[in-house]
Amino acid sequence: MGYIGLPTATMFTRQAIQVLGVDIRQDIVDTLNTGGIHIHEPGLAEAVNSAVKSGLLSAATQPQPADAFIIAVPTPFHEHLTGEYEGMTFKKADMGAVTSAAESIVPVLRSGNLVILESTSPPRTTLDLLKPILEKSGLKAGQDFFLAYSPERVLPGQILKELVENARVIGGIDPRSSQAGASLYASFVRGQIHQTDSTTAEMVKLMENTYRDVNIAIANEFSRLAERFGVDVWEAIKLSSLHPRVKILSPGPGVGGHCISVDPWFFVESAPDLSGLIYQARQVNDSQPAYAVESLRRLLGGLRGKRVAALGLAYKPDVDDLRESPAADVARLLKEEGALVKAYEPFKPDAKMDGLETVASLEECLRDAETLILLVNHTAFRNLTAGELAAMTPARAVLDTVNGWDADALRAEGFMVARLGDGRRG
Ligand code: SAJ
Repeated sequence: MGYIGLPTATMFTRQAIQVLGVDIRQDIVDTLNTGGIHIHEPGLAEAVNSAVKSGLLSAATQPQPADAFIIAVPTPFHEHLTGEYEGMTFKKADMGAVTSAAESIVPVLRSGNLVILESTSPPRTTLDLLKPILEKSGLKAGQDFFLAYSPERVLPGQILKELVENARVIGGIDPRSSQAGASLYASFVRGQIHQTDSTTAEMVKLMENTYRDVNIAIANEFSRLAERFGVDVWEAIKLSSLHPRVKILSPGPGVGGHCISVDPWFFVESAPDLSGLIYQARQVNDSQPAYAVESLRRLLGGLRGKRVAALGLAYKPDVDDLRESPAADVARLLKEEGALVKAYEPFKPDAKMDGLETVASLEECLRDAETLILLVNHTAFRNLTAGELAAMTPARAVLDTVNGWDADALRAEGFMVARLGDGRRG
């Protein structure tokens, strides 16, 4: 009953389909059964409340017999497991939640049922992990029950809309399983539903996010090359992207979130001998926070004792999600290097983060700073003019890691300005 399972459950209830929402946490089950929710997503509170009131949604800690089972559980990195291959050290996925969810279905699985996995997983998980567990029931996948994988690609903040409107890929272990899955989702999905096999569907999800990660990595590497050659990467990207077949993404302080920075590892752990490029892209993006810190060190001639205002802690612009955030990594690294960091996140002014001093307002963040580092390209930050900034702070040095501000306007106000990827002033 997390960010995917709970919204999906409410979608079925809108079609008058009875849903039992299963979660291992009793407190979540209790909250849901009183019509409340435990996560934040626009529109979800109302959707859950009316689903529970209508009697179509209830929650429990164990599954019961049903026509269809959807598994939407986390597949995070394993805390202790890492792999090694020819000098590459990589993280491994913790598939424990998928395993135990599947095991909990075994006693209630009946002939004619459909089981769908939605959790992002290494290629072949449906065939090699899920199928053998479910077959402990004595039933045979493809013969006695249907089994499929369907990746979820909704954007947090727009989940209820995207669940309905996005195209969906459904991959069965055989064509009848794909068809059964497609029929189930057709109850509420208005986007196109594409049928394929289960491993293709697993790869589709991983390929989308890996493609984006590798493309951000090349943008980050270009930012380093541009600095070496005395070029402004932002201008070079703009000019390169005039080519009809080139669209370069934006460099920045790194890649965060739970998807783009995680999913490429599923390929690496599954086939490290074939994933050198993907691995290397992860290395570039993961080292970008340290690169931003070095840029600030160069600008200031040292970091120890410098009073730094860190602007933004979210993992990307205009969201309030602070988990896996490169901006927070930069702020922490600066502190480790002896800088006196105050961080401010406009989408979560009351944010508390381990080992970081966070403040509740922009004014407080800027008031006694010597240096500003712009870490997230929030609209609210971008809209600040050089004059407004100059009036709010005694600081006269800026490192802009996201190309959010007009450097010339800041210079005209007396700021010493560096932009990540701009080698013209280095
Ligand atoms: N970023 C850059 N430069 C860019 C674009 C992004 O540095 O040009 C950074 C962001 O600041 C952020 C990270 O990359 O730290 C990821 O942000 P994002 O907007 O690329 O992606 P997510 O993680 O919010 O959502 C992605 C989406 N996938 C794709 O765009 C292929 C979304 O559609 C998926 O549903 C989601 O992953 C997911 O759940 O897999």
